[in-house]
Amino acid sequence: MELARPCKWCATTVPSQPYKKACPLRTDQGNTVRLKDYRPPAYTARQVDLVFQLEPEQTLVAVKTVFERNEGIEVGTPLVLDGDELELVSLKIDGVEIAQTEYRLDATNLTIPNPPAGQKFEVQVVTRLNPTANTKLMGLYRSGGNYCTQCEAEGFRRITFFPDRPDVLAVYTTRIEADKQANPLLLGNGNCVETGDLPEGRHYATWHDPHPKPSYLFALVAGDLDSVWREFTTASGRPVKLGIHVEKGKGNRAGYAMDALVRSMRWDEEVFGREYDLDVFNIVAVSDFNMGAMENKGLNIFNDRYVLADPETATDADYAGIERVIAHEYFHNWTGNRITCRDWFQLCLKEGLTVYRDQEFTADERSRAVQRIGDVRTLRASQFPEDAGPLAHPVRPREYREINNFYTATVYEKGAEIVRMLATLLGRDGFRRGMDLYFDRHDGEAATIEQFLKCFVDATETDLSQFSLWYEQAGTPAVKLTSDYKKGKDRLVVEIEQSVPPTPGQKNKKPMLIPLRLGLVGKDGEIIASEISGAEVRGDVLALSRRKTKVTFRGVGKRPALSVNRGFSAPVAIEAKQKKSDLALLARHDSDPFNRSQALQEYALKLLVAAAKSVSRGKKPSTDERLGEIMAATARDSTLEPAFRAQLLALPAEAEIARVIGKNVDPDAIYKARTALVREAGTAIEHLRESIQLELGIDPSTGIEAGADYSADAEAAGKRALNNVLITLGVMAGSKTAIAQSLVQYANAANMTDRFAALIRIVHCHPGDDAAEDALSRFEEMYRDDALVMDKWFGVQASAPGKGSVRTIEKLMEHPAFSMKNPNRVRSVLGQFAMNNPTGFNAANGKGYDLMAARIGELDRINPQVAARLLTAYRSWRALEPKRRKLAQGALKQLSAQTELSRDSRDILDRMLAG
Ligand code: B3K
Ligand code: ZN
Repeated sequence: MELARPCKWCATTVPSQPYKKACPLRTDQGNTVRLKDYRPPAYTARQVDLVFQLEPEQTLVAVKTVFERNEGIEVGTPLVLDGDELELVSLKIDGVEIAQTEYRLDATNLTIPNPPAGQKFEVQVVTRLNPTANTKLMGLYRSGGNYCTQCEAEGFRRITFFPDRPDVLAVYTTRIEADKQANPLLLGNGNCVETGDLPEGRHYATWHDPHPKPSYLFALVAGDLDSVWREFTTASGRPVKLGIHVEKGKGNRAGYAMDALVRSMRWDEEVFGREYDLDVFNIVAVSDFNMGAMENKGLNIFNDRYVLADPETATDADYAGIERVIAHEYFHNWTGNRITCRDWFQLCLKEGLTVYRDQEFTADERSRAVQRIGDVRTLRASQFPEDAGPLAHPVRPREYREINNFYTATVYEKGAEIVRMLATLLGRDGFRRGMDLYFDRHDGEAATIEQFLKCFVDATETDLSQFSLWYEQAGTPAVKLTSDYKKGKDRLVVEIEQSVPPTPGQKNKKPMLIPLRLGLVGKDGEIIASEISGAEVRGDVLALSRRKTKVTFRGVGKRPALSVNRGFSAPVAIEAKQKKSDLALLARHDSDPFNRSQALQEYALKLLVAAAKSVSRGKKPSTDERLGEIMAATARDSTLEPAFRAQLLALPAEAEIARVIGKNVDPDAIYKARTALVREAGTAIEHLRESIQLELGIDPSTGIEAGADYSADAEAAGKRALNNVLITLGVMAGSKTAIAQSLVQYANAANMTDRFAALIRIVHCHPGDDAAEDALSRFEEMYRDDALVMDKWFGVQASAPGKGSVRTIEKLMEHPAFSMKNPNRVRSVLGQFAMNNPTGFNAANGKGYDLMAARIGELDRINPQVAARLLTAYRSWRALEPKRRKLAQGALKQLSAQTELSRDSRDILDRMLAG
């Protein structure tokens, strides 16, 4: 039977199965994997011995694996190994070469239909790889001439045939052989047990990792790198050698990363009682990397942007990023490596938990309030839109076609919020008892979310069945509050209603357990209610478990302003319809620093949403002096730490305004409305700029710190942040002195933080004018040989708003330093444009959408993972106004018609266009 219509992918008719599965021209025919289909493996690999003979284009990998048939599995059950783009050289079982008739090889598996009947047997596989040609950067590849690997999620199958799933835990021994001169450094997982020379200028090193691990944590590195070493002694007295290895000549930029590593190791001992467990811990920085970093056991591999820093080339934000990512990967040693995930559906078990741990580390090392404000900003900017669009999925997804597409803000950021809620509900001690039990009970295992939660249930005797819905139900819960103050009765009644919006594949949702921290604020400060009734109070939060809850606060002498979701106690969207006067009061006096900043944001958002809607209708936005007054009062309040003040003065981003508007979004109107409000706010505080700069130790004639050495610490960074926010507001307000200060600051900056802040200002506030052109060419001249700094140069142009954006991107892609093969460069141009340039990407003529779709199509052939990630920039296309919506959809459909798309991009496109 033939299909009545031609396949939309190849235009020919194909056999009876639905065309999506059957079309022979589609390369993306990955099946859907479902959580409900999980079965334990038939055979477990217990011991893996690998020998790598590294050659740039012809690497041989010989792997000997001892397999064990698992209990309850019948003799004769086929052994199915995963493989991806591998050349099989030889295959032996128990030392005997097996004939081609005794195994089956297809595009994804090597199957041995009849393995030996004994409980244990040995499989030896030799494969040949070409690391130089590996542009997907998964498996073994080369970066800057060095060899490195990336195996999570499914990269080990690009090295050898193996049961490449996280619940197969084995002890690995790796021998690496390579040319000695080109690769003096040979690193593997675990401890180095042997090294030596070989004939023909080659040498070897053997690494043994005693901790059983899944294949996704395998790693090796070989190359010529600069190494920085330090000794660390664990709390119990075990000496550990720490090594950071970076591109030749850049060893002096690894100091901050090393310092962050030592602080992370100490913190995990003190706060979670977790010690390091090998004799050596290595970190290698490479310049071609698909994401931030990877937690391979004992051998973390990093994108070099999260390792290299010195004051001349890295900004304060870069330093903070290094600290966070170093801590995150190190913390995985326990949450991820010692206890791993049973299957990829449980990804948040390691990622959400580890993000929570790195957030807590930064909060302890820096400022808790500032950290929380930043983390929630990230959540709202990246996770809330995901939850509201076609790519929404539960924190623990139920199915996937391509697991690499599920390393999302939902799994990471919302996953971390769930752990935080657990800590809030159980209290500090209860949470720690649960974590201790988790480490104790599941060390060396591949665990599930159920097992994780059960530890808290057992440790604290709390019922978490309703709480567990946070892992199952996608969508951001909305919490609506209506309050009624009964004067004379001194009583405040608050009605709270929760609802979870429908999301793809999930129409009807159950009510969640929401920990809501509430405060009552009066003109004279906090108001304490003498009694609270109507909802369960756990610790300092209301535990809302029903769709509707009516809470009564008694003994409330005056009508208070309601401070809702303090500290962002739950990842929900609050609808409280607060009066502007209440928000103004909270912005000045809320004792909860997070909600204080939140109130100012809400206040500004109210104005911005109204203004953007007016602009869309061709009207002038109205003005509001009070915002400027609040901002001025905040800016000059020297009792507040500068970093906090800087956060408060940063008005909501265009994407945040778009998210709140929610439908018929017009990015140009948002841009205009925001620019007008920033100008107004800038004008209101311009008179304070110089006096605040003096308070911060900044010389107002230059805009830079007078005579001080650069320090990367949070306090110094906070001062620079506040100074730069003030100059930007001044420039936006058109102040001649601020503009002059900005230019002087750019020319004389003593560090990259100030220089780059000034460059952004010059390029974004006056794109195309002489000062911008001049600043950009001076910058390029100074840093043309430094890839990480050049990423900034590309990025600042790609994110510059304005009509010429599409042309700018085309020009940047013609630059000799642009390469589709380097993910950082791709992100600095295409990523910045699509994710950080709303008016450019959403240009009314649709050219931004077309350009991105075409370029993603090209990139997909080189690096599908990065291509699929860029595609998510379209995730809110349905919220656009009708004209743009149609144009964006057209661009997506055109890309979708490309027959040779990867499974990664196809998965995102299909989900985005569905429905
Ligand atoms: N676990 C890695 C991410 C792997 C991504 C695979 N596509 C980094 C991290 O979260 O620590
Ligand atoms: Zn992680």
